[in-house]
Amino acid sequence: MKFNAEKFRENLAARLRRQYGKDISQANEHDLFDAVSASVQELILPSWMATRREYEKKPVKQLYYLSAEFLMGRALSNNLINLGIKDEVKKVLDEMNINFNVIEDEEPDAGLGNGGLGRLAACFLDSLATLDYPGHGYGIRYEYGMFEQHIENGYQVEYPDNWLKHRDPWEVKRSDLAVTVKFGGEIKYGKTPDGQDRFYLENAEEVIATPYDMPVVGFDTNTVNTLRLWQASSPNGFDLQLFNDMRYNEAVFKQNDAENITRVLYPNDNGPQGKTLRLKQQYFFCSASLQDLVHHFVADYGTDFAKFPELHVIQLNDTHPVVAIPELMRILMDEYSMGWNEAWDIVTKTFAYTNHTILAEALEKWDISIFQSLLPRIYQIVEEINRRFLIELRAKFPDDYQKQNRMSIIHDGKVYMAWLAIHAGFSVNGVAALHTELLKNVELKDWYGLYPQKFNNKTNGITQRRWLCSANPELAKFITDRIGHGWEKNLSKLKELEKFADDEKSLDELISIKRHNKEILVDYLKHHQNEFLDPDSIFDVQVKRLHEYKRQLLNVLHIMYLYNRIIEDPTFNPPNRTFIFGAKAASGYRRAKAIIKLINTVAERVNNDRRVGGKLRVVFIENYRVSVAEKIFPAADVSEQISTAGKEASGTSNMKFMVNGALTLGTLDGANIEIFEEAGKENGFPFGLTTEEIQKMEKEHSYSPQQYLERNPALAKVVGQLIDGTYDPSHQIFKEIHDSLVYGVEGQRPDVYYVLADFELYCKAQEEIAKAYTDKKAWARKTLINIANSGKFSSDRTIEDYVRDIWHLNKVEVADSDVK
Ligand code: 26Q
Repeated sequence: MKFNAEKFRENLAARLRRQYGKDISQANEHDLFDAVSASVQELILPSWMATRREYEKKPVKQLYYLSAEFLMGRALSNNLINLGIKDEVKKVLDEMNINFNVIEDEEPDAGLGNGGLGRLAACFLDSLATLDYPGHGYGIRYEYGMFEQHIENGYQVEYPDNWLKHRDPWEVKRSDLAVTVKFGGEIKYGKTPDGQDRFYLENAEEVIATPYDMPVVGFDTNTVNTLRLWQASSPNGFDLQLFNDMRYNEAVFKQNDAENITRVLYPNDNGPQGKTLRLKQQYFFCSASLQDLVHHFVADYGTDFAKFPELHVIQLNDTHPVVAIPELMRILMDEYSMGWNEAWDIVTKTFAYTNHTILAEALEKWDISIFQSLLPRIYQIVEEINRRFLIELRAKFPDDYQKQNRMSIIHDGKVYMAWLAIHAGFSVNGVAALHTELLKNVELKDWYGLYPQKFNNKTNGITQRRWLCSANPELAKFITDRIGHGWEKNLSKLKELEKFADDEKSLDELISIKRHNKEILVDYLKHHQNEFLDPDSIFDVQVKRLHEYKRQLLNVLHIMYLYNRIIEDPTFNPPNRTFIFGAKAASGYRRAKAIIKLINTVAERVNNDRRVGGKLRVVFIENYRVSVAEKIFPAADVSEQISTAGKEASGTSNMKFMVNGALTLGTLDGANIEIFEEAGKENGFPFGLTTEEIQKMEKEHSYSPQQYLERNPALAKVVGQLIDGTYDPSHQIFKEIHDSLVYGVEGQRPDVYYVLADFELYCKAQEEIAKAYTDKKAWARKTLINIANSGKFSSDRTIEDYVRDIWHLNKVEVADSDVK
C-alpha cells in the first residue's frame, strides 16, 4: 500500500481533537492507541469495500467459516505488517514523540476463544485473505472473552475479561443487517397470506442479532475479508409499564435475558457441559449467519436455490455450529416453501465438518429435553433427518441393531451433533495425520465404513505473519538477510536456510537472537510478575490449556525429581534450567486447578532453596494469552509437547515453537509426528509410549501404575511427596492428584493418561537435552534445521489443502483502490 506520512499525521492529530478534544501532548496512551488504530482502520476501508464489490460483481464461490471462537489477539501490529506500513507508521509516531511499543500494549486481546481451535480460526482468516481467497468468519461477539487469570496464593482465580470497556476501533456495527432469531414457542402448521401451507412458530421468544464486522487484512495484497460477529439484544428494550410501577428488576428482565446470550465465552476447552445457554449461543449465531447468507443470496439471485451450493461452502469448526445444518433446512422449507428433498440436496452439498478432538467426553450431545424445548422446529427437522437416515441404515446393515442404535443421530435420550454433521456434510476431516487415522479406524469407525469418501486429513498450520514477522522481527530479518523475501507468503522457501546449517556466523547470530528474545521475556516477567530469570539458562516451556491429557503433571513430577537430585547430590551439575508454564484451567475443572497449585507450590519451594543455586527455576506465567504467547515462543529453547499418545488431535503451539527455533520434546502424538518427520528425529527429542502401545494396554487392561512405582524408586519418591508434607503440610491439597495416579478416583482407572508409564522415558529425554545444550553450536544447528523445515506448518499450506480438496475456491484479485 502506498503510504502518505503527512496525511497520516494530520489525520491522527485531527482525530484526537475531534474525538477527545485533546492535542497529542494531552492525550494519554489509550487515547493514542485508539486514534492510531482508527487512522489505520481508515486506510483499510477502501480495500475492504473494493474487496466486497469484487466478490459481488463476479460472482464467486465464497467460504464461510462458522466458529463459536475466534481467538484474534491484538490487531494493530498485525494489520500494519499485513499492510506493509509498520516501519513507516512507527517513524511518523517517533517524529510525534509517540512510542509505538507503549501504545501497542494498550490494545486488549480479542480473546474470543479458549485455545487451539479458536486460534486456528484466526490463523485461517489471515491465510485466506493473504492468499486472495474469498473466505469469511462468522461467530459471536462475546462481551466478555476468555477470563483473566490471576494467581493468588498459588491458586488460579478468574476475573471477567472486559475487553470492550473502551470502544473497539476495528469493528463496524451493521445495524442495517440485523436479523431476528427465535427460541422456544409452539410449532403451528397453517396457511401463509399467499396461501402456502407451512410450519411456523407461535409465542416464540425473539432476539435481535446485530452484526459487527472486523476487517481481515491480507499480507501484501489488497484483499480485505470480513469477520462478522453477532451480538444479541432484546427487540422490546425494557418494559416501561413495569418501570413506572417501580418494578425495576422485572422491567429489564427480558432485555437482560436476550443480552445474556452473547455475554460471555464458555471457558471449557475439550469438555462440554450441556448447558441451555450454550446451545442458545450456538443456535443464535448459526441462525443469524444463515439468514444473512440466504437474504443476500435471494437479493442477488432470487429463489433459485440450486445455485446456492455453487456459491457457498460452509466449514463447521467442530460440532459447535452444527445446528446450522437443520437451520438451513428450516429456512429453505419454512421461509421459501421448498420441499424436503430439494432442501436436503442443497444442504448436503454445502456443509463440511472438522473434528478437533478424540476425547470421548468432548463429543457434543444434547439432552432431547433441552434441545426440543429450546428449538422445537429444529428438533423436529433433526428427527426427520434421522428417520430417513435410519431407513437407509437398516437397508445397509439389516441385522446389526447395535450399529443402527450407535449411529442413530438421536439415541439414549440425546442428540449427537457429530453424527448429524457427518451424515449431512460432504466432508469430514481431522487436523493431523495420526488424528485422522484414529478417527477413521477407532472413534468414527462406523461412519468411515458408511461414508469412506467423506473422510480426509488437513494437518493444521499457523500464520507466519503473526508468529514470525510480528512476534520475532529479529529472526525474520535473519531469514530475509539470507534467503530474501518471499517466505512471508511461501513458508516452504525456508528450506533454503538449510545451506547455512554449518555456517558459523549464522549459528552465532541465531544464538544471539535467541538470547535477545530471552532478555525481552525476562524483562516482561520482571515488570509484570517481579520474577527474575536467568537468560543463560535453558528456557523449557509448556504453554497451552491445562488438561490432564496434556500432562503438565508429567513436567512437574520431573521438576520435583530434578530438585531431589540436586539436593541429594551436590556434585550433580546439570546446565541451568528455567521451566516456564502458562495455562488456564476451565473454571470448573478441579483437578486441573490443583495442578496449577502444584506447579506454583513447587516453584515457590525450588526458587527459594539456596542449595539449588541457579540450577533450577520454575515460573508460572499468569494469564497466558495470544499477546503474551508472542513474547514466549521467540524466547523458548525447548518446546514441551508431552500429551499422552493418541490424545492431542494436532497441537499448534508445537508449530509456533518450531518456526521460532525451539527444539521439540514430544511424544509421538498429533502433529508432533509430522514435526519430527520434517525436521528429522535427530533434531528433536521424541520420547514415550506410542499410540499402539497404549491401545494395546487399554485393550488388555494390562496397565499397572504400581509396577512403575516399584521399578523406579525416584518416581515413587516424587509421587509420595505429593502427600507426605514435603510440599503441603496439610497433606490434603495434592491428595486427589496423588490418588488419581496411584489408585484411581471417582470410578476412574488409576493414571488414565499414563503419566507414570512415561516418566522414565521423559527423564531420559530431558537428560539428552541437558547434554545437547552444552554444545551451543550443535544446538543452534538443530535449531536452524528446525526453522528451515517448518514450511509445512504454515496455515497457508493448510488453506491450500482445504481449497483443493473441500472448498474449491478461486482466487480473486482486488485491484488497487484509488482512494487512499
Ligand atoms: C463445547 C461445548 C460447550 C462448551 C465448550 C465446548 C468446547 C469449546 C472449545 C469444546 C472444545 C473446545 C476446544 C477444543 C480445542 O481447542 N481443540 C484443539 O483444537 C486444535 C486445533 O485443531 C488442536 O490443535 C488441538 O489438538 C485440539 O485440542
